[in-house]
Amino acid sequence: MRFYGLTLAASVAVLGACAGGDKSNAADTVGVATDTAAAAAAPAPATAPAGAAGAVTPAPITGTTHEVKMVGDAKGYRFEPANITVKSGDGIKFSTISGGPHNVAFDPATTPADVKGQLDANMGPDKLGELSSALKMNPGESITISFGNIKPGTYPFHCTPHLAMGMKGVVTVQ
Ligand SMILES: [Cu+2]
Repeated sequence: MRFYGLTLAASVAVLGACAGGDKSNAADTVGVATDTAAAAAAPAPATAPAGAAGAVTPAPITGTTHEVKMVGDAKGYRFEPANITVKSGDGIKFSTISGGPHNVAFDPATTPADVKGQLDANMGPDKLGELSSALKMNPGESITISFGNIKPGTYPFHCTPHLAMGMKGVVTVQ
């Protein structure tokens, strides 16, 4: 009864910020003017593209931000409302009311492949893992997820710590 099916994939979110342009040796130009062979070593391309390969840019909320409460009390653990319909571009603010920690997690196995990357990017910082938001412990703490650039569909979600207690919901994106 007290079994928490909590698999904390202790994921370290490595935000690859590779800053390149270190030009500290500008004063050390020795000026070796060898005009023999074309010994000019090809300069390494120091311009890293803004969006590294594989990284998806979060899509902002451009519409309405809806509210869903995350509750745990004598009646059980639940999202209120558990079923919510939004438009692509809307957002949902999931707020802890009681009974935390809670989070919002979509199942990578059932989330369409062409939605995963964008939805994962839209779920905010400190995620537990792919499509699994940060935990929110205290009343007043919240997670806001953007459904910007998310195609219409039905997206089941759950709270990772309380999945076994049936804390689940469905977002329908129109
Ligand atoms: Cu929960």
